[in-house]
Amino acid sequence: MKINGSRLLANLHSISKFTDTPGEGVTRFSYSPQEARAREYIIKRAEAAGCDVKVDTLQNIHIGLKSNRPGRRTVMAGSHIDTVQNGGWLDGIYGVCGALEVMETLSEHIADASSSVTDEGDILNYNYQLTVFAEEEGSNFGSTMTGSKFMVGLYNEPDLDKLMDGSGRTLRDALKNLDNIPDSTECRTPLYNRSDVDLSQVRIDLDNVKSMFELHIEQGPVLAREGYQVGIVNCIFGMRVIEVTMSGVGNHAGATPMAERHDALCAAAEAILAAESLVSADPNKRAVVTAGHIECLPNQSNVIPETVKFTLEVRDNDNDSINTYMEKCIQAICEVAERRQVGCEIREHSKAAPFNLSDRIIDDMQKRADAEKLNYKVMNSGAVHDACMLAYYVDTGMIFVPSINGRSHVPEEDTDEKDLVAGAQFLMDTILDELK
Ligand code: HGY
Ligand code: MN
Ligand code: MN
Repeated sequence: MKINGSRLLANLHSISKFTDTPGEGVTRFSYSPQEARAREYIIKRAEAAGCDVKVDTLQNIHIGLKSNRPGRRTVMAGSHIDTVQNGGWLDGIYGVCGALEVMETLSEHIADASSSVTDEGDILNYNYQLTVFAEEEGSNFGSTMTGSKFMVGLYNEPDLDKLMDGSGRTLRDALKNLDNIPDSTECRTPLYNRSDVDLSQVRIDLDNVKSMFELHIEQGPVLAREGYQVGIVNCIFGMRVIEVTMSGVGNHAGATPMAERHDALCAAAEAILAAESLVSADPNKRAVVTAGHIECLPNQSNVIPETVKFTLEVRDNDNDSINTYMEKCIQAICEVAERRQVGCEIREHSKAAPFNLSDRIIDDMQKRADAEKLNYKVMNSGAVHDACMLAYYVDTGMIFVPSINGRSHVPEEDTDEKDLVAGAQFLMDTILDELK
């Protein structure tokens, strides 16, 4: 069953225009007007294909094939449409458009809602559902995979008020004010009770899910560097994130002798470099550490920084290694604070354990890729994905395509069109096998 590659590419290019930073990458945070436009684009296409569309209170979108029927287990595919600040045009949205292309192709090959036989004679024994997971990047509230964590019950009612952005807006506030999205007439009247944030219909019946697939760009250098067309993911890295606040003594930048300073930014810089050299010493050359977010107060050139807050995240495919390196980093941070006589407060921010994906699905995918003579590599994912949340409960598989120069989460993020189409075709073939 062949997908329509030009339709896939046209959808990707159309949705890439929904950005708050045109010309400087894609910025499309969950619950923003731009994301509302992307959602509406996807929902309109799904409805045109005769699909059933449900939007839950977290704004996860569930799209069902027209021939889905109650009582049959479901094969899910999906990803996210939100991005990081000035991110790329493919992260997340490629998996959503790939799963949408599968949906549209299947719809074309099934006569109507009553039939489960395609015009190519394939009998579909399972339902097919496309899911768009909300707030995967955590760009609003700092926690990745938020929509999927609520769907599987890792997040619950208290988290609606715990998750807060820099302005003090909670996730609950954001969800209750969606109506204020400007020109929201374009946006879907969500198919749920608007009076409050009702989590009751967010949890999915995981027993009813046979398997889940996520198509994604690799976001790293491996496939492009080694010349592979497709990656079959065997393990998704875990991560542990802490938030460090270092409190020094603010003072005049000119009149304060160097020996009398307690500069919070110099302390943070030394602590971050200590973490970098600790994790870079990993003999497996696999663990990674990043201090991606930093706030410096009062952030003025002629004032010695008084307070610095930064995040530190450690990732690896082994949970013990994550914790060992994070504990070593915490020890180093405390040692720097002590020696420089600055205050130091460390808060656990979030974590997700690494997860090995389903051997059954990896084997099936390898057999399929061998049959199609695809040039593929079985590999880890250094990025986390919503698939990881589902993988705890259902057979889950991930397909990667190469990222040019290994770049992602930046405007330069890109993948050759032929690889984008090949990856989506492999998803189509994999899902069709799974539906039989
Ligand atoms: O951070 C990640 O790995 C993902 O892009 N949210
Ligand atoms: Mn992603
Ligand atoms: Mn991402």
